[in-house]
Amino acid sequence: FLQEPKTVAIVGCPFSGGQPKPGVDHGPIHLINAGLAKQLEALGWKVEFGGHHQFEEISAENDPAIGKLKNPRLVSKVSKAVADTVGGHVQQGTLALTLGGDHSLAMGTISGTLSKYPDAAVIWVDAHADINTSETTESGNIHGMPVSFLLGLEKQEESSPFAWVAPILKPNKIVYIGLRDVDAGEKKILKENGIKAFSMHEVDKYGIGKVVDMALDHVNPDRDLPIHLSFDVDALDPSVAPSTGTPVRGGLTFREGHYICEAIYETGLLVAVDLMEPELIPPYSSDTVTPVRGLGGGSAHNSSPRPYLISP
Ligand code: B3U
Ligand code: MN
Ligand code: MN
Repeated sequence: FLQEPKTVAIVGCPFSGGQPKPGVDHGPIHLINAGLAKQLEALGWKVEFGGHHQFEEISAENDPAIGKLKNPRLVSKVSKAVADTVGGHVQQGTLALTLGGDHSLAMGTISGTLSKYPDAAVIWVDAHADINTSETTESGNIHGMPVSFLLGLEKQEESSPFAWVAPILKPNKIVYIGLRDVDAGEKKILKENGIKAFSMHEVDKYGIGKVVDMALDHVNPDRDLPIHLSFDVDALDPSVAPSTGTPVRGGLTFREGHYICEAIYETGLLVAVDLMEPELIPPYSSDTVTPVRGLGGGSAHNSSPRPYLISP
């Protein structure tokens, strides 16, 4: 599905409006400043990166909760912009690599992939299922809900900010790896919709090689459908990836995380990757970081490195 020469377009999304903590809106800036583009070039990729996305802010007063959902208009608008960008790259046969930002963005990235390939397979690597609905969510944080929008688990009124999301993902076209912190309401949804999940228990039981094979057999039995990999860094054990908003112990090892990506790439079917929820690496100084609700600030992000403390 990718064109030669193999080209990756980095979609930097410094956005945190799908959850309350600042930090995740600096993740992509750090990844780029740490040399991600050069590393990809060293692996033989042509890299397109024109700066991080600049999102229009919607102020908190203009974005009151709808039911339990927090920042609904902002999250919707940002995801829609990301859907169009990712859709454009996938359309051209360029690997779309989205750097989050919080996981609400996957509503956009996966919508982008599905706009070109409605039957694409989604592999969702995460400690969490992110499949709450506006009924089941306890937090109201939309980063815990994108999968339910993509599946269309709730009917969206025309007036809903999320009416643009085409609810075309089929329950048998998504598979989870790494789950270990799933809400009771989410467990019910997974069960009722027959959604396949390989939790850490299965990773322990079968080993990561077998789990990835089984996951692919489930969503892509003939190995002929394009694959969208949505990777939440909190799937990794906190000893590997401490810098994320909601770390959960008992996660994937460094190698298991890499193996998943390698094995999926080896299929030759990968069209889009999300790397979501990376944060500042603590400790960081609050003097050098301005917490913002939505986007991580102005155009300074695009070029010059900023004075964050990157590591102890
Ligand atoms: N399931 C909880 C917690 C959560 C989901 N995703 C993250 N945390 N990162 C919720 O808020 O929906
Ligand atoms: Mn997630
Ligand atoms: Mn998560």
